[in-house]
Parts: sequence; C-alpha cells; structure tokens
Amino acid sequence: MSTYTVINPANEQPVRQVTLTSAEETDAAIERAAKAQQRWRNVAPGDRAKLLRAFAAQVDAHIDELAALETAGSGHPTGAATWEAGQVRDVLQYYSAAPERMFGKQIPVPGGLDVTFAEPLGVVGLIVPWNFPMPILSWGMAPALAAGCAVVAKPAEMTPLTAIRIGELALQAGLPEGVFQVLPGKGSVVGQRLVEHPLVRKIVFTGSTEVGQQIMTGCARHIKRLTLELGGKSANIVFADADVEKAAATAPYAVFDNAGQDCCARSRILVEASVLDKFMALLEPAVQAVRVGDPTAADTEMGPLISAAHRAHVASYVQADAPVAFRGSAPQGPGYWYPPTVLAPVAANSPAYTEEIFGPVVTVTPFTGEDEAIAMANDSPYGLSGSIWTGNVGRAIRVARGVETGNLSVNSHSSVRYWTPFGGFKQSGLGRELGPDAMDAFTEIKNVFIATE
Ligand code: TAP
Repeated sequence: MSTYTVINPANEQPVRQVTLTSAEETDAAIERAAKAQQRWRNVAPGDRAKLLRAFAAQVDAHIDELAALETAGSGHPTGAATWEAGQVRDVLQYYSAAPERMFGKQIPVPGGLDVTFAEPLGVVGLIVPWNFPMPILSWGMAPALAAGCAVVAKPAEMTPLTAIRIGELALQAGLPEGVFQVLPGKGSVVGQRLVEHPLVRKIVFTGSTEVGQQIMTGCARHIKRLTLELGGKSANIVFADADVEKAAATAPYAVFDNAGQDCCARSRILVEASVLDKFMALLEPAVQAVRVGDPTAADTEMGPLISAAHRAHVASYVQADAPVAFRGSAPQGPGYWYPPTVLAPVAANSPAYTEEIFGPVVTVTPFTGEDEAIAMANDSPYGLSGSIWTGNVGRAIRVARGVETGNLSVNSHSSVRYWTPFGGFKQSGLGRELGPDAMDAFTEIKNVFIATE
C-alpha cells in the first residue's frame, strides 16, 4: 500500500497523507459498483430523489469544512472554495428533481404502439482534474446518480481531499454502499483501469486535450460512451461601442479566477483598435487591484498555482524578453505564487497567444471590425468559452453566432451555470454537461414495440 502527501500550495506544508488506489483495488471497486448499480437502478424514482436531496443536505451541513479542505489542499481562496462547495450542494439539489422526470415517449405505429425508456448506462467512471475538484466532480456525479448509474470517481492525484470527504458524506446521507465511490490515485493506474474495464460503460473525463485523446482511444476499444471536457484558449472580445470601463474592470476576473487555472479563462483579450489605449489604461489598475495572497483570508481573490512544476510551466510563457505590459502582485516566500501578468503586444504565432497557459497570464491584441474579431477568436484549435462586449445587440448576436465556442457571455464575464448546458467545440471536447438535458448522457434510449393486434 503506497501513500503520498497532499501539499498546501500556498505554503508548501504537508496537509494529509493519502493512500493510492491500486489497479486491483480499482477493479474490485468497479465490480462492487456494478452490483450496487443493479439495485440502485431499481430504487423507486422518488426514493432516489430523496436520497440525492439528503446527500445535498449533508454537503450543505459541511460547506465550511469542505471549503477549508479545498483551501488547504488546492490553495483556493476561502470565498471561492465556499462557493465551490455550495455548487456541489446545488447541483445535487438540481438533479434530485430528475429521477421523477425521466420520461419516455409513446409513438403510434401500425399494429401496436412503441414506448421508449431511458435506461441507466451502468457504471460511470468519472475522471476529475485538479483545478476545480468539487464542482467538476458534482457535474458528472449528480446527473449520473440521478439517472440510476453507479459512479466510480477518480479525483486528481494532487487534489483528492474534498472528493474523499464528499464520498463519506454520500454514505452518511444514506446512499447505498458501492453506488458512489471515490478512488484517489494515479491517472495511469486508476484512470486507466476505469477506461479499460469492460464493466465501466461510460467515462466522463475533464482534463487536458492530450490526455483526453488517449482516453478517447482507450474508450474506442469498448465503444465506451464518453464525455470529454478539455482545454481552452478563449477570447474576450471588446468592441469600441461597449461599456469599456466595465469590460476592463471585469477582464481580470475573466482570466485570473482560480489563478488562471480555469478551462474557461478568457486568456486572449481582443480589443477594437480605436479603444485599445483607453482599455489598457483602465486594465492596468484593475489588474493591480486583484488581491493575491493568503487563501484563508476572507478578502483574497487569487491564490497560488497548484504546484512548483505548474508554476515553472506557466513561467515558461513569460521569458525575460516577454512583452510584459504590466503585472499585479504576488507574495514572496513559500508557496507557488505567480503574479497576474498582461502581455502586449504579442505575435499571432507566439505560444503565449496560441497555447493554453492555465495560469494568470493574458495577452491583449487589437482588431479592426467584426469579421476580424471573429476570425481571430476562431483562430485556435480550442472552442470552450468567451465573452463579447458591445452596446449593439445585433452585433452581439452576430458575433456570438460566428464564434466557434460552446459557452459565451455578452457584456458579462460569467462562465458556468449548472442549469444551462456546458461543453466545448473543436478540441475543447465532446458532449455537454449540466442543464436540463444532462441526464441524456447517462441513459440509453430503449424502444419497445407492443403489438395490439
Ligand atoms: P490532466 O493531466 O489531463 O488530468 C486530468 C485527470 O486525468 C487527472 O485526474 C489525471 O490523473 C487523469 N489522467 C491522467 N492520465 C490519465 C490516463 N492515461 N488515463 C486516465 N486518466 C488519466 O489535466 P489537468 O492538468 O489535471 O487539468 C488541466 C486541464 O483540464 C486543462 O487543459 C483544462 O483546460 C482542462 N479542464 C477542462 C475543463 C472543462 S469543463 N472543459 C474543466 C477543467 C479543466 P492524475 O491526477 O494522476 O494526473
């Protein structure tokens, strides 16, 4: 049995020892899940709904504990971590309404009638990244459980603590043993077994596009269902007719939230050339005002990066000769700190402009006219998120329709709402999470003909 230590990224101190799950233990958990699922799918819809509401209530009663655990284990500022724990509760609550609304169709056909049933897929393997351990766990877990699937979740190796605790809360809420299991461990061991094991009927993966490609290949061997939520390099497009003050004031939060470790980070700001100088003059104080520091402090807005290795990766995009326009602050001393950084001007082929940095680094580039803004936004293999700032409603709609991305906001920097669909275009992923149709991802439609003659 091997263990490792979760490190607090804000001070580099050990937080807790965690046991790595082996391949054999993963197989045993999958087999337990498959047995439990046979019973879970037959729990009356109203009772499944009640258990999900009880689970939500358990999470609600432990919001502060979960938030503190996330702050210690992932470095998320306490305000953000509290919101994230609340998101788990809310997502469970939202999907607790689903079991009693899993309607089929009645289709008239000659000689009888046809009815359809939404049948649960079976065991779902949920592979979670380190950047938002709680919300991303809940986006797969809640609709899968509601659909009557059993879930085996693998949190990221660096950030397993809140998922482990949420697994305990599920049992305390009364979910039957084996219906929801959390297996801390390595992607190359636990994650891979989930992909390879034939009893796992679906993988929900959130993470890098590179690992997503490997998982897609592995799932192809079993024709295994798959949802992929992958990387992003989203554009924040600011037109001259926008409320430029508001666009500049919110731009830091659209990219530096979670220290830029956010798949939806608007890490390319595109500004109409005629207001570029005004925008930059407004952006500088906004970036410098971002409160970076001790994540346990109530007013901290940005914490550290997740690890020393990730900080080195982020820093590699800002070499000594990088065009740093201005920066915010970051604490000195222990912790994986990196200041909010604005690069301008950047070449269109610069890695900082084309690659997902996943840190608090943003580029600012001017454009001329709507067509160029759309072309620049689309000049990326990714298509996850983005924002459009304009006072012209027609333009807002034209540009929103033109940008090849799954989730856009107009005159707002908001990203994810659990009651609307979420997912990517192009290499940002496959399938949709959240919203009222998320249950479709965890069920198969079965069609039954009943003869009447
Ligand atoms: P990855 O390195 O891809 O890891 C994601 C998860 O996959 C981790 O749990 C990892 O385990 C596991 N994994 C690694 N190799 C695996 C394998 N061969 N088989 C099965 N599982 C494996 O991503 P990350 O660095 O944690 O997260 C950052 C990336 O996620 C960014 O690209 C970001 O954009 C993306 N992301 C996307 C979204 C959405 S919703 N589109 C949301 C958040 C993040 P270990 O912990 O052992 O590495």
